[in-house]
Amino acid sequence: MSVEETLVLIKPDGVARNLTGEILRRIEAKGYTLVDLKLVQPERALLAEHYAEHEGKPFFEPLVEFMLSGPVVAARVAGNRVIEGFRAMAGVSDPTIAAAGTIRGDLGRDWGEKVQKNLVHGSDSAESAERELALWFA
Ligand code: IDP
Repeated sequence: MSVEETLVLIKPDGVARNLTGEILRRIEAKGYTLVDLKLVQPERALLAEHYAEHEGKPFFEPLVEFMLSGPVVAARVAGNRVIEGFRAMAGVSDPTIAAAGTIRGDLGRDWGEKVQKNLVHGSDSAESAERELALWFA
């Protein structure tokens, strides 16, 4: 067993489309544990830090604006290899090509806009998880 923790965000599109329950249901059904959970309206500075690796890319500003557009659910989720496991559950970034059975594949919409409104975020490595959990659950 390799029990890890990861940061899961339900992005503003997921909250606005009333998919919070469905997404949390999938996480719990998989056997992961919700260690901490909150509904937050993030500030720009937090989002800029969270997405620092994307600064300078064309989608950075639209991404931050999108993430500011409404409340976000932040969850500290624990489980065996949950970092990789949740990313597999989420599916690839682009909802159009995300596989059926994944959160983005089943529930995501192709909005045809500048930013991928893809419902969820999950940390991509142990280092990211530690950094992001410290940011969102200071
Ligand atoms: P991930 O969320 O699947 O890990 P990242 O590459 O970390 O994807 O990108 C962060 C977020 O930025 C994505 O979830 C998506 O919302 C947005 N994004 C990433 N790449 C693009 C792009 O090429 N066009 C528009 N939005 C993008």
